[in-house]
Amino acid sequence: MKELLQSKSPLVMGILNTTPDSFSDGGSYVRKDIALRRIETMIEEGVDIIDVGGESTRPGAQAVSESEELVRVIPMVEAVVAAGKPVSIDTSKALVMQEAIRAGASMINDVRALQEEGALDAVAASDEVLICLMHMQGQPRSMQHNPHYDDVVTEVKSFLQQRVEVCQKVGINSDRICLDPGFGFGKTLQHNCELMKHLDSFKELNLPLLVGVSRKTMIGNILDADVNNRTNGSVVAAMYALTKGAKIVRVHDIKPTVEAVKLFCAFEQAK
Ligand code: 7PJ
Repeated sequence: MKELLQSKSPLVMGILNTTPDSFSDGGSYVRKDIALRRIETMIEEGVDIIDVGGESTRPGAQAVSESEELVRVIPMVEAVVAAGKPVSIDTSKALVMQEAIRAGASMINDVRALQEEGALDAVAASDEVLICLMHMQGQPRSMQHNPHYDDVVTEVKSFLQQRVEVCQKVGINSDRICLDPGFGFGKTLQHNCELMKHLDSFKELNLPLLVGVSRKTMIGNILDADVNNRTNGSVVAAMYALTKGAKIVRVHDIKPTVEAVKLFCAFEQAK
């Protein structure tokens, strides 16, 4: 699965939320049959990897128990694996990571960058699974109360670099790691815009970048659009991220994003 991160063209990561309180799906993918259909549709629309999440990390969200999260996500991981697509698991919990790896997950996507107890060991125990390390200031419940940075770009980069070093110390090779500035996670609109503008400077970390801005508040704020009217903005923001060097875009709207990526590739491949 390491080839996935070495892919020359950008990858579209499709979001499959299994949380009843998830803001942009309004809980509609909680029912298993609906979630399974959603997986099929995403694959038909050309998704490269499906990100299964069972814990809502939207601002103000409540924590989810380990057993509840397992019940939500493991059947979905199994379904994506059975359909032959790479699957990532959006979790911070070591046990969920272990069970997802056992079920065939290709990537662990951890918004807490493997800082929870046991998480680092869970990933280190596999010599295959990929890991996305994301930056977040604070915790989901309170992270948007008063985010503060002296220099957001430098601080986010230095946090990610430290987490890469921690991973390497426990034997997680850097060819398994991708990095994510964590748009909207303890960041004001200005912080998010500054990170986006200077995304190209993350090149110095020498690892693939994953960007998740799909339907987020930052897009709603710029466009004055509610969550059901953020598709165009999300696609444009994803494209901007690609021109700044992002390798993976994490999105809800697969078809328009896949189309945009095709155009991006056609232009980039011209001589
Ligand atoms: C992100 C994520 C993100 C990564 C969520 C939402 C909130 N994982 N999980 N990056 N966001 N790697 O989708 O709006 O930006 S949950």
